[in-house]
Amino acid sequence: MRAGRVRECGCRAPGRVWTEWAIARFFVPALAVASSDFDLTGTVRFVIESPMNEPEIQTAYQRDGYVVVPSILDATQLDPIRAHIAARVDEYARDQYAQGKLSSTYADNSFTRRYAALCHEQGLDPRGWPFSTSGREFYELYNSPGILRVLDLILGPEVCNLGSPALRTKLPDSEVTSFPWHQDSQYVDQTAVGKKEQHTAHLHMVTVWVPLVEATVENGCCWVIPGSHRWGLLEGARSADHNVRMEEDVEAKGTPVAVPLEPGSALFMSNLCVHTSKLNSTNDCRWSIDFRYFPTPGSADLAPLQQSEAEFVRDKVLGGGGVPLVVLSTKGKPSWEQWQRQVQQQRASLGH
Ligand SMILES: O=C(O)CCC(=O)C(=O)O
Repeated sequence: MRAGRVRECGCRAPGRVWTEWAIARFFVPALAVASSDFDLTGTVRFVIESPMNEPEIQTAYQRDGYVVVPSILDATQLDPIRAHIAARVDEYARDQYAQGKLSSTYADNSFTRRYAALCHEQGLDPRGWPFSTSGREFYELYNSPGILRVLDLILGPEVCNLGSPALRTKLPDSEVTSFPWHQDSQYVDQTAVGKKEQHTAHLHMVTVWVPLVEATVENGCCWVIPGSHRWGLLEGARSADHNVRMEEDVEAKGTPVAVPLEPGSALFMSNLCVHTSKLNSTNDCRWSIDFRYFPTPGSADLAPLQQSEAEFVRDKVLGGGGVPLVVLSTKGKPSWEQWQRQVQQQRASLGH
């Protein structure tokens, strides 16, 4: 599939790859969802355009443990996420201004500058986005056709999203929004400071990192070490600031590569790919969003160890009041409304 060529494709159904796929039935046994959610019927049609073809994507990912796929999303897919951010920032600014806690709402500032200006005036340096990351726009992003197509290539036909993203504010000169070298499995596996836990060393998960503004070396784009996914899950533990710190000098072991990205492109990384993001030395926020996928527990092609590791990830999400979102399945997948019902049921079962 080459630049300028648009093709139709769909989830992989037996014997029919990248074609229209009729959903016959919606069944997610591993996630224990009510049977009334299972009668969705319909048709999925993917239409995407990318300068990379399928073998190029697969080869690069297998060789390096990551792949950058340009032009995988268009503005119509990212605008709703930007609008969500802008609306929350606007609400916050108006509220704080009304309470006399800000001298201005900074309403005439740009998307990249406004939140940085508010935080600067209030002396705030939040580690994460403090507002919501739920809404149909996030469901749509997890299900965007180009992303699903790449996931099918590198992760297979039965895939779940973890159900919540990391929305990165990456504020100017902020140490707490810089991430030391790590593997994403370390963040999934480790819960307590100083405790070295390994639960997903054999499971293949994929992080999709999507810039909402241009990500540059200056504003703290990601850096990766090509081939580091073959090093296995490395030793490391969370420090007091909750960031994982690894014991090995990974920069001596491999050659770091910066991954500047334009909005519309996406970085796909293995859970074992060693990566970092450094200080943002500009005056603006480096907005980005990253979200993770793993093989659906119960999938026939998982080895026993991978099966139990996939169950660990699912149970962690369920224990936190979320529900992994089935995004690829030969049996069908939930609508936004069905997924929301699953989440409400799960929260109710935990007494939330
Ligand atoms: O976005 C960043 O600054 C860091 C992202 C990261 O390290 C990750 O997604 O694992």
